[in-house]
Amino acid sequence: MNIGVIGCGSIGREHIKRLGGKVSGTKVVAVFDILEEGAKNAAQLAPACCKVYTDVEAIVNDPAVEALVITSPGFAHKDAILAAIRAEKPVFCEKPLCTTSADCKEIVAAEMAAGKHLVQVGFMRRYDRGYMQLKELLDSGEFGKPLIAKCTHRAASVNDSYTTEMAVNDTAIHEIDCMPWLLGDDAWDKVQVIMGANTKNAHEGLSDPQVMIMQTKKGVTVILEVYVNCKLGYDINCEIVCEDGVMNLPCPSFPTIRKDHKVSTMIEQNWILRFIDSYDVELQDWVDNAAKGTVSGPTAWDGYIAALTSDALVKAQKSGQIEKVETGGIPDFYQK
Ligand code: NAD
Ligand code: ISE
Repeated sequence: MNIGVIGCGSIGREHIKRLGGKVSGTKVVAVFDILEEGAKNAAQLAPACCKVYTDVEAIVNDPAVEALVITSPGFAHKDAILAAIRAEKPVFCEKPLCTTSADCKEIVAAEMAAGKHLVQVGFMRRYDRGYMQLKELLDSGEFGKPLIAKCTHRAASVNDSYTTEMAVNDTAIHEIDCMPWLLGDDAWDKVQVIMGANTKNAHEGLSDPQVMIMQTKKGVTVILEVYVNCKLGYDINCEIVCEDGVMNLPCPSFPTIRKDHKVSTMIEQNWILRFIDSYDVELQDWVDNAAKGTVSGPTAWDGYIAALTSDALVKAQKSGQIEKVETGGIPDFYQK
């Protein structure tokens, strides 16, 4: 499958390397970035035949491009996805599908009008081995029903363009998507955000850390700490308290060192390394299904439901109140 990549920043370059590398059956044949220099540099990571575009419609409509990978920032996803749907080409779009539910709704409407499943969203935690192991344990029923989950989503630092809202729609969006999936719950019911003491390491105007308290429709309470200037590394944790047991997401395995009267181990540096295998598995699954005209991973509908929740959380950031998440029924088109 010949791929066009839109957006050649951090994850764009990572995905270009894995498409045609660890991910088989694909080749990156074209790239586009609003910064031409960035696109040219990224093309060096692809086979020699890779073309560099300066326009989104041109890359999407290049007959040599059979499918698109969108790795531009969230605010730029909508136009690129709509162009891909118009061209009836499969598209893998990094999370979030779009930063607002209104924009996501347009994507869902366009995909349903096209009458074909074309869009997969990059919620890679559903492909992560540790999360899959937790899901298997929960689904076994051996531990009774889940009651409470305590999650941390910590990153060493963020750049100055990262905003308070991005803690929701760029960072917490992973837990927003994967926790209902993990817990076997339909969706979120209500959410709240608590912002208190700020770290000295956050840039001006950014509230960091933030605590998000969310309840699923079945009543499971999820307490999520988002702390993106924690300095200590990229630290993803998830503990699930069930009626008959408590389980924890496995941490990446590093050697345990005993030295100088201390026992120590490592914490992963960043998302690139922490979820390196999950990205490979998710893209392989997308490619294999796209070749058959199907989508088995997170759909545009999943992206829309996540955005409805992130809208409510952004509202809660401002109101300081508990906000309701209103989701309608799933259209037949998206029933799995
Ligand atoms: P980045 O800022 O490093 O790169 C974004 C690139 O897109 C830049 O090169 C920029 O010039 C380009 N760009 C900006 N507007 C564009 C437009 N309209 N059309 C085409 N290109 C445009 O960002 P990033 O960290 O690579 O993130 C990109 C996307 O991937 C975001 O949606 C982000 O949330 C997502 N992401 C996902 C994960 C994950 O774990 N799944 C990790 C990192 C980033
Ligand atoms: C980034 O875009 C990602 O998706 C990472 O997985 C997340 O941890 C980080 O907070 C986001 O900015």
